[in-house]
Amino acid sequence: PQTIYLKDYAAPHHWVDTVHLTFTLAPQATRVLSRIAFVPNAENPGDLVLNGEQLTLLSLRIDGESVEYAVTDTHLTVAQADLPSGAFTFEAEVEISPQTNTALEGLYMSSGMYCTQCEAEGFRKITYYPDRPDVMGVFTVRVESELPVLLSNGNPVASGKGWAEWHDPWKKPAYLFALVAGDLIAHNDSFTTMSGKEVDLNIYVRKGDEDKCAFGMAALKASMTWDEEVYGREYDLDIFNIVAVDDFNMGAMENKGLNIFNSSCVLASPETSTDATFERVEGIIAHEYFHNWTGNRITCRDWFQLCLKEGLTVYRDQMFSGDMRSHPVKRIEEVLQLRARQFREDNGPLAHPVRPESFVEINNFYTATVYEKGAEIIGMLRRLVGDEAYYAGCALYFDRFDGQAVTIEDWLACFAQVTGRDLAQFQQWYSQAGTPRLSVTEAFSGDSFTLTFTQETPPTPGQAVKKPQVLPIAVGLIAADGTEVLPTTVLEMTQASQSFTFSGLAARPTASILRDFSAPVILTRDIDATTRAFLLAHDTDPFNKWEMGRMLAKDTLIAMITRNEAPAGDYLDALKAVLTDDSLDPAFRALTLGLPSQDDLAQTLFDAGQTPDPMAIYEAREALRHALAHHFADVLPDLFAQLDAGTFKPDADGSGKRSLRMSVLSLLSLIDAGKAAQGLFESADNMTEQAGSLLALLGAGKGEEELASFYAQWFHDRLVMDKWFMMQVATAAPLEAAQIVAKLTQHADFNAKNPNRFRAVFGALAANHAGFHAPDGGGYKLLADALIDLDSLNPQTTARLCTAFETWRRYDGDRQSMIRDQLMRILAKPDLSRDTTEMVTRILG
Ligand code: HT7
Ligand code: ZN
Repeated sequence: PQTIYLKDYAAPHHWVDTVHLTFTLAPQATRVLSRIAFVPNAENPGDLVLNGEQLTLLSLRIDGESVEYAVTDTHLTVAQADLPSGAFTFEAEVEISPQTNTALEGLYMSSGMYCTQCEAEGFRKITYYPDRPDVMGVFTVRVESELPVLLSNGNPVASGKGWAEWHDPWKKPAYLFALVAGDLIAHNDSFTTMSGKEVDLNIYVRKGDEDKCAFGMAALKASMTWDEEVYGREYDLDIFNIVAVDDFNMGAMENKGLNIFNSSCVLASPETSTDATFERVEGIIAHEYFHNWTGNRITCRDWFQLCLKEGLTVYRDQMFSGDMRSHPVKRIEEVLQLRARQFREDNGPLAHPVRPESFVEINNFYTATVYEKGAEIIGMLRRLVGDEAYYAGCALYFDRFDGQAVTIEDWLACFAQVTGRDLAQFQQWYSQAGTPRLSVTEAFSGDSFTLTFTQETPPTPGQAVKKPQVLPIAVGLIAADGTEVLPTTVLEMTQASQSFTFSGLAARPTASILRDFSAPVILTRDIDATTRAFLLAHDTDPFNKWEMGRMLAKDTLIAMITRNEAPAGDYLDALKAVLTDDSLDPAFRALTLGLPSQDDLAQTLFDAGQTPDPMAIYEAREALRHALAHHFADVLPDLFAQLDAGTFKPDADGSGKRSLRMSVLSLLSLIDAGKAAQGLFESADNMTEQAGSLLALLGAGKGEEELASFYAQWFHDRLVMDKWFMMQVATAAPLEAAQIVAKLTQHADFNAKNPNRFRAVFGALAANHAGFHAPDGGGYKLLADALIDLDSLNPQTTARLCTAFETWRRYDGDRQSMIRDQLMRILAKPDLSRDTTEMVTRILG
C-alpha cells in the first residue's frame, strides 16, 4: 500500500463550485447522478483527477459531450488535453450497493434505513469526486425513495411524494456530506439564536426510541447557547438534524446540518442509561455541534491537519462539560482517559505526532494522540497566553479563516499575532511524539524555595532524538498549617533543565506541582508518603489532591505486587478520611476511591524496568479491594444508606452521589455476601443502580441469578444488551475470560456485524487485563480469530481493536511470542485490509 506524506501536499488541479446530486435509492442498486461545476486551478493546472471506489460507472459527460477517460479501482482521470480550457460541467451516473456495504463507510444500510459516513474518505464510495478536504463546494441534493423521511445537509428546499430536495448554502468538503432515508420519528424542538433566528431542531430515531431523546435535545440547546456565550459562535442554517443509527463505526459525525450519531451516543433514559451514558451523550452532542465552527466553517487543508479540528473541538467540549458539571471532576476524568489511552499509545509502537507526517490509511489516525493530546495542546496554549489572548486569538481565527481549509500554522499565527509571542518552540508539540518525563528537585535555603525541573522525552518510532518542549507548569506552595502561601502560578519551562525560585518565605513550604495537570507529562518527584498524605489532606488544587491519593494507591499496589507487602495502614486511614469527609464532593470522593487500573500498573512496572506479571497485578488489586472493604467495614453500610440520591436526575449532584454509592457497594459486596447489592438490584428504578449493583455482585463472584433476570427484563433493548454482554466479560476471572467470551459469541444476540456489540464483547476482553493476558494465550487467540473474520466485513473497526496488542513488548518472552504469532497470523490473512495491515505492521515494529 502507498504511504502519503505531509511534505508532498499539493493543491488540486481543479476546484469545485457547485454540486448537484440525485439519489434514486434501492438497497442493492442505488443510482447516483452527479453534476459538478469545476474550475481549473490556474496555480496548478493539470488533469482532472477524481477519486472513486466500488462504483459502477454508467455514464459520463463533460459540458454535455462524451470524453476520453481512464478508470482504475481508485481513480477516474480525464487528461488536461481533453478538458475545456476554462470552467466546465462534469456529469456522471454511477450505481452502488448500500445493502452489501458492511464497512459502514460511504452509503450503507442499518436496520432498514439508509445512511452515510463520509469522513475521512467515504464520499469516493458514493460518486466520482475530488475527495479531499481542501476542495469545497455548494451542494444541492435530491433524494428519491418511498421511505417517509428523506434528509440531507443544509435547508429543505422542496419535497413531494417519494422525493425531497435539500440545499446547503455553505461550501463544504465532501467528508461533511450526509444523506439519511428511513422510517423515522422526529423529536422536535426549536432554538432562537443570539441574532433572533429561529432554528428547527430534530432528533430522528427509530420507532420505540422516541422517549430517549429529551436529554439529548436539552444538551443540544445548552451547547448552542454555550457556543454563543463563550465563543460568540452562532448557528447558521434554518434547521439542525440529528439521526440515531444502530450500526456505526465511531461515536458520531458532524455532517453539516445533519449530524449522524451512533445510537449509543444520543439515546438516553433513566431506566436504560447509566449516569456515564448521560454524561457521554451530553459531551458528544456538544462536540459534534461545536464542529460546526471548528471543523465545518473552518476545515482542514489536508488530513494531516486533523488535530486542527479535533483537538480544538475536544478542548471546547471539555470546557463545556466542565461548565455543565464540575471542572475538577471533569479534569480528573480527562486525565484518567489521557493516561489510559494516549500515554499508552505514546509509549508504544503506535506513537505518532499530534500532526502525523505520513499515513497509509487515515482512518488509523483518529487516535487518542490526535484528539486528546491535541486538546491538551490547546489547554497549554491557553495557560501560556492567558484567557484574554486565548479568546482574542480564537476570534481572529474565526474571522480570518471562515470558509477556508487551513493548517496548524494558520491557527498558531493568530495567537502569535495577538500576543506578539514567537510560538516556534511551542509548535513542536504538534511534530514531536512521546510523553515528556519531567522530574523535579526541591531546595530551601534562607527564605527561598527553589524548584529545579529536568525534562526528557524518550525516543519514539522514527524519532530517536527529542528537543525540550515548552511546558506550562502550574505550581502552588502550602504552609505546614495547610494555608496556601503561593496561589497557583504558571511557570514556563523551555529548556532541558530549569530552576524557579520563590523568596520571602518564613518556612519551608510543601509544593503542589503540575496543578490541574497543566501539561501532558509524566512527573517524577521524590516525595515521601507523609508529604503525599499531607497534600491529600490539604492541597487546595483538587486535581493534585486526587493525584496524591492515586500515587499512594499506586505505591501501595506496587509494594504488594513486587514485595508482597501488606497495604500500609497510613494509606488505608488517609483514604478512609476522604471517604467519610462530607465536605468533599461525592464524585471527587468516588474518584479518589478508584484504584489504578491493571493496565496502568503494568505500564508503571515496565517503566521501572520490571516485567509485569498480569496475574500478580490482578491478585494484588483484588487483595487491596478486600483490604479496603475490611478497613471501611464500619462505615460502608451507613454510607450506602446515606448516599441514596432519591428521584433520579442525571445531573452532576445526583450522578456524583450514585457514583460514590456504587463504589461503596462494590466494596460492601465483598463483606456482606452481596446482600445490599441484591436488595438494590431488586428495587432500582434506574440503570445506574441496576447495572451498578449487578456489577458489584459479579465483581464479588456472585450475581448469576441477577444476570439472568437482567436479560429477561432487557433482551429487547439493543443498548442495554450491549451492557449485559460487556459486564460479563469485564468481570470475568482471568482464567475464565476466554471461555466466557467464546460462549457469548455463540449467543443468539451476538452479532459481529454490529460494531457496538462486537466492541461490547471483544473491547471488554481487551480491557480485562488479566483475562486477555491469561498465561495460556487463549485471550490472544480468541481476539485474533475474531479480528481475522471481522476484517473482511469492517476494516475500520478491526484495525481499531488491533490496539489491544500494542503493549506486547511490556510482557515476558512467552507472552511476547504468543502475541507475535497471533499478529503474524492476522497479517497472513489473504486480502487483509489496508487498515489492518498498517496497524499490525506498525505494532510489530
Ligand atoms: N469527525 C468524526 C470522526 C470520524 C468518524 C465518525 C464516525 C464514523 C467514522 C468516522 N471517521 C472519522 C467524529 C468526531 O470526531 O467528531
Ligand atoms: Zn470531532
